[in-house]
Amino acid sequence: MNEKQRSILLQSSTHFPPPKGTKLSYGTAGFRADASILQSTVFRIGILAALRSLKTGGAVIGLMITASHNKVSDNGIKVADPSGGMLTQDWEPFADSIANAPDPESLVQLITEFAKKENIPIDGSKAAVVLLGRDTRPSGESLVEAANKGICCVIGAVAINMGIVTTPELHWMVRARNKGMKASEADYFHQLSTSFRCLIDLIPEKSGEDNDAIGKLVVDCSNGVGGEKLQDLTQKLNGFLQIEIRNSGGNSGGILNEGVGADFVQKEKLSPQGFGPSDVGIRCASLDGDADRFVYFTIILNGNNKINLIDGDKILSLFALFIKQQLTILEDSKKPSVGIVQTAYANGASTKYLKDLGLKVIFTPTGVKYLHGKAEEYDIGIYFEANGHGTILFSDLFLNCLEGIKNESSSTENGLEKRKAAKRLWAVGNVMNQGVGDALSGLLLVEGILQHMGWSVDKWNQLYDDLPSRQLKVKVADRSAVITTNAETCVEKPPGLQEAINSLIGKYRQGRCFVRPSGTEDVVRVYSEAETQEEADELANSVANIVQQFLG
Ligand code: G16
Repeated sequence: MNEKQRSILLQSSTHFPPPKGTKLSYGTAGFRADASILQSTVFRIGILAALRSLKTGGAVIGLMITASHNKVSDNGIKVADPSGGMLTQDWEPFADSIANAPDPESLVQLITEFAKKENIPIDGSKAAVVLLGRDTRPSGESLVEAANKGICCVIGAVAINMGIVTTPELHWMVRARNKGMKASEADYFHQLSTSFRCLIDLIPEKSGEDNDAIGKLVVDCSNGVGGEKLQDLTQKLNGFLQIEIRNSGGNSGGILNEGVGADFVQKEKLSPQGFGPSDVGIRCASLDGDADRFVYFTIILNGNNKINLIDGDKILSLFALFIKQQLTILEDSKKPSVGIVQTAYANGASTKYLKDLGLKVIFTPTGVKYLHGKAEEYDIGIYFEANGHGTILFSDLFLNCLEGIKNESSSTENGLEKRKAAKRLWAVGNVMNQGVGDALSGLLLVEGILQHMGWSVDKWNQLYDDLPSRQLKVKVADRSAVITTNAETCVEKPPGLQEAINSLIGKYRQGRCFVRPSGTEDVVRVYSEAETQEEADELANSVANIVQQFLG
């Protein structure tokens, strides 16, 4: 690093001292904390993003200011790599160390050593580009400014502020720019709406008796960024889908993620604010705060806010079924490899359903960064967390194969059907975000498939019956004291905790339970399944008590 660069870094970082007495760590999806202590972290990750761009030959990197499902006073940072996926895990330790460097001198030393080790040309000779985006949190604007200052500390680096966007939109823009495609918000909406339209145009004429899929969809937007964006997208759909938006944030009065949003709906299994008895019989969905996850639900008649939850596992199952059907039509000589990726939170009934379909199911720890990496190993990788975070990835090889079939000229009935199936799959690859889970694109695919099948939301929900389950959060003194193994299904530390959990599980029919430290909130999460809801609740509560006893 030359003297000029060193002095710019030293000088700028004096304006962003790290918070005293707080150790920040790169969690499940980047850094997350109370917004008031994040200025320094965001500034430093701005530097990291510029370095990542330099390291990847000037490719565009994304930096999103969001704390997604967390409360409105929190904020955070997610980093998008050139592919549109999450920051490579190899760089997480560097992110951790610079976030916690105590003073400008040690920060610059860490950067110098890392740049040397990674061979990063941090001498002003090369250009770097970082796209900045943020969700609707009030703290976002000043944090974007801090990120901008960090990026601009690296000579040759420029920041382009995309303003308020959804997280997946920013990831999409990063990927598109790096592929030399048009990458504005209008281009994003165009890709989603035209691929949806393509799916609708390819619906077979006679497709079932149940036409409820045509009715309106009501979407809870968590009072977050998804409200405005879904509104814009709906306009591009030219009436092909009727969407009513609620909890859209802005001037509508509600608070981000408070009693609303996909995380609330999925964890509490209750309807979000603004939904009630008059919505019985209607297909409803809920997005999270930065619109990278979604779940569906229906309101139970006289159910006291209780809902029928149609979670990420059932979304995954619907997608897997549709793709399998299209592959059957293709009867391809070169069969693509298909991998389904889930986490320990996946309801046992969903895994059984997918395996019964003849599909290969693989488990990873929680976090899209793990699921995405695994899904990339297949020609068709479908991954979803139960909380509604996921997407479908197609390999270039498979896309080429589809391209070939789409262009075949056979006019036999079989040939025509094959071409249609290839076009449907092509549309799936275009509507689904190839970088990260995307609630808006996921909604469109669900709606397209329901219309294709002629299914109502209830028929979809009947694909299988969920095993009763419960999720709880436990506040402990130090969540990092819990160390897990085996895709988070087994506690390694503290010693004795897993044995205690096992003896509780043994008391319940079809009992299953695990605990893991959250990587986005300061809690330990408990998940349980059992034969009845009462038993699942009891198991989760007794394990939560044990966790308290072990961790205080
Ligand atoms: C993030 C991750 C998800 C993860 C969720 C909860 O979602 O992207 O993969 O499931 O956090 O993680 P944890 O259980 O570790 O708190 P989001 O939507 O909050 O960014």
